[in-house]
Amino acid sequence: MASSSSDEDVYFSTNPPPRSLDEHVNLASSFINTHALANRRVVLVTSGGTTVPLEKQTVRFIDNFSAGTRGATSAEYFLEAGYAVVFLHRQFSLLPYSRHFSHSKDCFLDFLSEAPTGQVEWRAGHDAAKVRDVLARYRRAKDANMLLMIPFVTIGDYLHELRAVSRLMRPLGARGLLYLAAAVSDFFVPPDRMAEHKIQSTDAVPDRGSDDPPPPPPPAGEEDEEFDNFDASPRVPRSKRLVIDLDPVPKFLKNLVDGWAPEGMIVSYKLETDPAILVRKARCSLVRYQHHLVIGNLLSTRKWEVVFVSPGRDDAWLRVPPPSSSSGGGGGWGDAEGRPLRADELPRDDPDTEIEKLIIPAVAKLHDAHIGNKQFVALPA
Ligand code: PAZ
Repeated sequence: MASSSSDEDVYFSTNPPPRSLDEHVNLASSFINTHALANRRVVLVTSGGTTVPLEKQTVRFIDNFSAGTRGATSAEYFLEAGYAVVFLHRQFSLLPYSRHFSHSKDCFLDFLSEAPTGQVEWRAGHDAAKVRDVLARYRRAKDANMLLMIPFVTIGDYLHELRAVSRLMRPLGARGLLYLAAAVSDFFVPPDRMAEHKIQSTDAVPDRGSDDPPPPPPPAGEEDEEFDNFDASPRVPRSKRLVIDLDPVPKFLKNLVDGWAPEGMIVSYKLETDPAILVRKARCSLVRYQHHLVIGNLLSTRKWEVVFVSPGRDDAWLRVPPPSSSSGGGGGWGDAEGRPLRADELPRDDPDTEIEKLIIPAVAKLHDAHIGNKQFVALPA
């Protein structure tokens, strides 16, 4: 269900904004207004996963798989296409340009060595051309003030930032583009049910002010006779479990379409794992939220195929060749423990195999049409 404006008021008044919201709004406002005055297109790219804190003083949280590859790669291609980019991303996820030198591949330290003089210098044999190319593109974007990076961490931060930044995009009219690639949690713990302190795994905490030692644990097998009715296992007593009860995150896409950024073009992603339901779910999302484009992708193939689902058009698949262990897809890559990566985890740093190279021009073309339609509607009779 889409959320009514009163659901919106309730959510945003009961879930605290991130500390840096005002600072981010000031930065985004000046960035967007500058580009609006220059008649430039501006895209808001959302990227990476949102966390779901379990405690107010957060020790533990629920997270998801997203590394921010889609968002960071897309941002680069939008910059190449002339867009100014607000990059709303999960803190410490991949960033445009620096993603080419991440901790798992091409660590920047591998490019450097120390000369006998003590000076740090370029290490012979390393791919200077790649560094020069990425650096030149990064500098072009930064020097022309075309890239603004705004971080978030939690689902609450994300929603506050998304609402604030998309509202700032109104002066852009149809030239604003919202490209929502972040992997946003569907469930959360509302503040009134969230523990203040670290959730304890045992209740053996002495009373405040008491020096008495904690009571001894009950004998094995007598800890607690109660069990959850959805789990018949008699081996794990309730007192040792953490049962997490999550509320659904309100769906704000309709609020975004109708109220926050009504003139802009809105593109959302839909992620599934079951190929049998992907296109149907993407179309449902389009019908429900009445926006302009849903890009469907499957977890296991998202780096080499996506489907565009949009109103009045046939579904269109975009594909690049999938990686193979012998191709440039990255044979020999492993995770931090040296286990080989699955195909969908392989870094794809060859522009010819990055699917975003196809996605962004296709989105930009639909954006041309969106701008054209709005101009047509705006003409006096
Ligand atoms: O960050 P990443 O490149 O590993 O993954 C990208 C993605 C799958 C999160 C993105 O393409 C996507 O589908 N985002 C929307 C997820 C959703 O349905 O909420």
